[in-house]
Amino acid sequence: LANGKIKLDYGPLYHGKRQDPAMKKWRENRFGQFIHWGLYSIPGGVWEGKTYGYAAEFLKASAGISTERWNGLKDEFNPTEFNGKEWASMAKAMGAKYVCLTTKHHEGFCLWPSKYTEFDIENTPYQKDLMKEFVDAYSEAGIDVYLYYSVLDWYHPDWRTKLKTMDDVEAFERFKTFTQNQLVELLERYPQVKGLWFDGTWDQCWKDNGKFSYELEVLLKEKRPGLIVNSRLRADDFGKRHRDSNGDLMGDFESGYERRLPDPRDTSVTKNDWECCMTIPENQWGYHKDWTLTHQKNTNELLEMLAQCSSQGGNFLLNFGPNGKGVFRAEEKRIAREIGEWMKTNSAAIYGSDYAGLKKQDWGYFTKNTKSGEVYMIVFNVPISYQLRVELPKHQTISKANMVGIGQELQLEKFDSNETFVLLPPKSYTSPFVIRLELKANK
Ligand code: JFZ
Repeated sequence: LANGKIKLDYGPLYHGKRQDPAMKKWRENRFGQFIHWGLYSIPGGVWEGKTYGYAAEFLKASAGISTERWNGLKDEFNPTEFNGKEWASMAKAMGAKYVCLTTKHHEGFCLWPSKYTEFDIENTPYQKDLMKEFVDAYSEAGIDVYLYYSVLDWYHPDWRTKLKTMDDVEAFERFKTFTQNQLVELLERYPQVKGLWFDGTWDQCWKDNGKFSYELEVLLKEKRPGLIVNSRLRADDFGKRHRDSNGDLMGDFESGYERRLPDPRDTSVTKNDWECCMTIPENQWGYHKDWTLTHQKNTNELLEMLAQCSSQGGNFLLNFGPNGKGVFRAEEKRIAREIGEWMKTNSAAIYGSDYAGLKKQDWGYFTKNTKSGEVYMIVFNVPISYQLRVELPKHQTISKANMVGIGQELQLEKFDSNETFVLLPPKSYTSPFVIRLELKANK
């Protein structure tokens, strides 16, 4: 093509950031709750007395459990303690503006009663459609609902990782139909759903089917105008995933930031919408009985990730893994409560905030509210001198700095054409805080 790019039949549906109301809402939300819940939540990383340190949702593979025995967990799935309203109120108190629930993870078990499989909630002792209770409760609490869906499926007989024979190709055609049917079913059953979060699309079978993933995105968006889809759905004509062969993003936001963040000084990430999904322990998405096996992130660490995401125009999706009964562990409840307490005072610097166009500095992160235009400093590192060195572009100066929450005005000391010290009251700072700046143009 004239712009030096190669022509693709199955590239992105559009280029640049979506600016429709649904996508603007996604962006304003900034903070979401991820929930991994399935049969793997019953054994919680322990099988026949032995603890497996690898991700609990992969226990079937790590412990070499036969498909038959694993599938038997279906007859034990009975989350009698699940209460949609309680879950939603915990998420709301934490400050989550959206939630993403695993409807079907790699094991293939479906949390909703699906017409297209027997391996679902309807055929457990629980029987009831807990997804309906979930979607209704979160929606009523004003939290946007997104659904995670793993294409990769360890249960379905037609799933193939590679298509080597004609039989494989035929089986995979049936699998594609099954996938499409289930996704349409989800949208029809749960009309409040705002988007789909795809996973398990890394195998060759999917890379060979760029046309299908393209058409699937078109179809689902026709069914649900405004639908938001992550970049993990798509492969292009040449099997390139997330980004096409020209380096352009496919899907509505980049979802490759898995348990990692971009370099905080990298401004190129602000060109697309993106989301970082994060676990509290090292690598556990589903419930694991023993969290002492790895480092557990603390609230301040997680808040810093949330702040960094907002400062670079991304969302932060924090994972929770309730157990087989439908109960969140004590550590998760505590962290949710602590984040919520911080958000009560400081969320103005998070919700509706974006990249401020200012240089990343040592004390923390700048954000800018896109509606009010307010500029915030989210401070994580307090110097021993209690002097925050703030550098602005040549044409700007800080005219006022206020501590958000207390409202206290901070002393300023300008010492250079574009650098100012914001002077902090000397005391011990044990959690991050936010400073609202008023800026003026230099004469
Ligand atoms: C996948 C799943 O396998 C995992 O269980 C969890 O659901 C997570 C959210 O997604 O894991 C991945 C997917 C992509 C990468 C790494 C782990 N990646 O791109 O580096």
